[in-house]
Amino acid sequence: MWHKKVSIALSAGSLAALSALAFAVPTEAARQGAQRIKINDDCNPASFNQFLGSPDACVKKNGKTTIEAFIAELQATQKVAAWNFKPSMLKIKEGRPVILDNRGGETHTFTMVDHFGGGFVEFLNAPSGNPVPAEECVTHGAGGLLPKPPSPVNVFVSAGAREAFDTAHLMPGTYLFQCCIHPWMRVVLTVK
Ligand SMILES: [Cu+2]
Repeated sequence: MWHKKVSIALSAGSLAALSALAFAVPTEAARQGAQRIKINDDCNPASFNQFLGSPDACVKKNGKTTIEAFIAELQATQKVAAWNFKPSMLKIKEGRPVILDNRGGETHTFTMVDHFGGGFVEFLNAPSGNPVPAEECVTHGAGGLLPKPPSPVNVFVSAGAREAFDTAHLMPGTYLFQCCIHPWMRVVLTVK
């Protein structure tokens, strides 16, 4: 387990840099007809930050789930229930934004995928039943999996942040989204 620490710490660092590129939250006027998705986790900062080797990988003051409990639940159930998108299914009118509201203590991504798959934090993939990474989530570097850079369909939402996902470019239909860090975090979005 411990050799995984290094790649995760690097991921956490690059995420902090990438989040600076994320989109601005739209004005009040543009929010009319918006839908909101809450992004939740329950990371315990002392435990997660020690494990991940970064002082701000988890910034949730009252987070209760230790890294040991997180891994135990993941291995038992292929997911960690407190890490989720709410709602996980929603409908929105074409052109309205989806406001991504990160209430958790970690960075999460909201990434459009053709098929659900694993993310760029390799040690979370097999235990969650997603051995094959989603190609929209990862690039393959010398050291293993690396995050794909942010884009309008690969939105990085840092802890406490709100970002807008723009549906203006989407035709009516059904679209799949996942977190590229925690692959069991999924959303099915229907554009009307
Ligand atoms: Cu996540």
